[in-house]
Amino acid sequence: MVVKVYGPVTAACPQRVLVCLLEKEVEFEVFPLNLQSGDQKQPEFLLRQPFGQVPAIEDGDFKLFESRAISRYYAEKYAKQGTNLLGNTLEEKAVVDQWLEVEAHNFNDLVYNIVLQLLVFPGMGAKSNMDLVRDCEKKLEKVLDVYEARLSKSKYLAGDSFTLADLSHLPSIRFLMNEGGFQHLVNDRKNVNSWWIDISSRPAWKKVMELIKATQPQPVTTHPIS
Ligand SMILES: N[C@@H](CCC(=O)N[C@@H](CS)C(=O)NCC(=O)O)C(=O)O
Repeated sequence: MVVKVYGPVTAACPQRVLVCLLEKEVEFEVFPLNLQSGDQKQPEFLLRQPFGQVPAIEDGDFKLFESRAISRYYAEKYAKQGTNLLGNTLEEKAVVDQWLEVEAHNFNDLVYNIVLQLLVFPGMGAKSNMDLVRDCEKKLEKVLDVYEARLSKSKYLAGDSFTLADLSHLPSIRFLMNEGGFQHLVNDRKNVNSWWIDISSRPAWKKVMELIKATQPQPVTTHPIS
């Protein structure tokens, strides 16, 4: 069954789902909504995602929204296929969950506010609140100091193997590195920097980068990496 992913590949939250599907070697098809025109707020899409945001997926009769819930679903559904993103024991899985919570609440909330101020509001003709951007940046420094200490003890956030916890950071760190001008947050921390180089070099993430470059207005069909 080919998974239908609704949302443009250029948006961070769909990227989280796409990189997970690629790691799990699951075939998918992207339906790129136009967020600028408000496709995500149309009644038809609100049936898929009642908050009017992307991504949402359709897998046969099954529909789901929220990028982290979708990623976890595929990590579980295809536990024995592709990369093991969850760990093996109950404790390993709990540590993955712990760092996923950190990503969603301590890390991503700050990046999301920066994205709103620097990309979304100016795109709508509104002024950026640079005080808020600087405040988020300062808070991110502290969060990444915790990551630096953690990554001095283990190669990846949840232990010695790459998991959903690492994967979930890829879209936001890409923004900090490429579009946001916040490279110093990563580059100034030896362990965080090595971790970023490692996780962003994975074939699945490189494939997402290719999809972003090849963005087209029509649906794009893709196949899992071999
Ligand atoms: N927690 C949601 C957040 C979804 C979200 O913020 N999506 C953004 C793109 S990354 C979006 O749809 N923005 C357009 C809008 O909010 O209208 C998830 O992870 O799926």
